[in-house]
Amino acid sequence: MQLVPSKEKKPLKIVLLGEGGVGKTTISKSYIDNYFFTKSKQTIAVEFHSKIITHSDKGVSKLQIWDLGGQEHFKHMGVFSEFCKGADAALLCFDLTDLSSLFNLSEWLEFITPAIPRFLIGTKSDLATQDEKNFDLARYIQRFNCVTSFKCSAKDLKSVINIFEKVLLTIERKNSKLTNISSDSNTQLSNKLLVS
Ligand SMILES: Nc1nc2c(ncn2[C@@H]2O[C@H](COP(=O)(O)OP(=O)(O)OP(=O)(O)O)[C@@H](O)[C@H]2O)c(=O)[nH]1
Ligand SMILES: [Mg+2]
Repeated sequence: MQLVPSKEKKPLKIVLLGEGGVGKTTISKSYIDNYFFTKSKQTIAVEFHSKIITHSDKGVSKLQIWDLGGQEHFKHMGVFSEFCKGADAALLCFDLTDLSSLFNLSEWLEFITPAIPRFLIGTKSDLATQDEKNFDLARYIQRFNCVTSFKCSAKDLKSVINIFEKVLLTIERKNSKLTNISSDSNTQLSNKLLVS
């Protein structure tokens, strides 16, 4: 079997938006370090987390996560639209146990342009009642123009990793269409992301 030399691909950027305390920093850190962070401080404006993603064709990408501070006053600093520029995807996060954080997501949409694929993320499923876990998100996926939705708990790392893998797969598919990468390497990447 021929070894393919390592090559660096375009860096990827994912932004996390949503009300304060919904768990944006917790899922970011949990994904980056494979560990559930029980303690997290309020994010002041923005936090950055990064990780090297290795693809099955040995290509690597630097993933940068921009984790925005959800407290009300940060929204009015006038910098969030700038922070979201060039993002490959946006995760619109809300707390499954507090539906006001879902309804308030419409305020966050003004920071992202329509071209950025967005995903609706319900957090803290470990704390949610059965009714909250079953809450139908279909109309919100449509209203916020999201690709899809996920429900997760940072205590269940698999559910968090699954989100980032699916989001990365969507980004890769979009980028490969744009750059006309061969369908062969795209299939390899899809397989890697789906099985890992
Ligand atoms: N039980 C449980 N607690 C969680 C989960 N995710 C986050 N938390 C807790 O919720 C609190 C707030 O989480 P953060 O990640 O700081 O929330 P945030 O959205 O980054 O908040 P801001 O930085 O203010 O925007 C912390 O005490 C976390 O430990 C989860 O899935 N399950
Ligand atoms: Mg935070």
